[in-house]
Amino acid sequence: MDCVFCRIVAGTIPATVVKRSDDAVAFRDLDPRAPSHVLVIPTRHVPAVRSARGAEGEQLLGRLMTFAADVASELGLDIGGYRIVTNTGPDAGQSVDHLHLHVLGGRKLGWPPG
Ligand code: DGP
Repeated sequence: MDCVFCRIVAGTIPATVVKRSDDAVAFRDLDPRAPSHVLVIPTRHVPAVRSARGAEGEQLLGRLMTFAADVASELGLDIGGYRIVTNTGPDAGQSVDHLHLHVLGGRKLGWPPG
C-alpha cells in the first residue's frame, strides 16, 4: 500500500512530528490553514472515520481524540480554543485516504467550514 501517511509513520518521508505514541502520531500539516495546524493519525492504516467501526473503532477514535486534545494542550491552545475536524470522502475534501484528525488553532476560526 502506497500511503503517504504510512510513510510518515515509518519515517521514510520527513515530517515535523510533535507527539508520538504506540498507536498515534501527530505532525504539522504541510499546508497549514491556521497558526497551529497539526494532523493526528493512527499508526495503523485505517482509510477514514467511516471505516473505524465497532468496538475496535470506538477504542481507536477515543484514543485519537484524547491524543489530539493532549497535543492541543501541549501547543498552548487550551485558553484560546481550537477545532478538531476529520474530512471523510470526496464531498468533505478528504485528500489522503488514511484517517486523520486536523487540530487547528491560534486564530479565530470561521463557522461553518466552507
Ligand atoms: P484532508 O484534505 O482532510 O485529506 O487533509 C490532508 C492534509 O494532509 C492536507 O491538509 C495536507 C496534508 N498533507 C498531505 N501530504 C502531506 C505530507 O506529505 N506531509 C504533511 N506534513 N502533510 C501532508
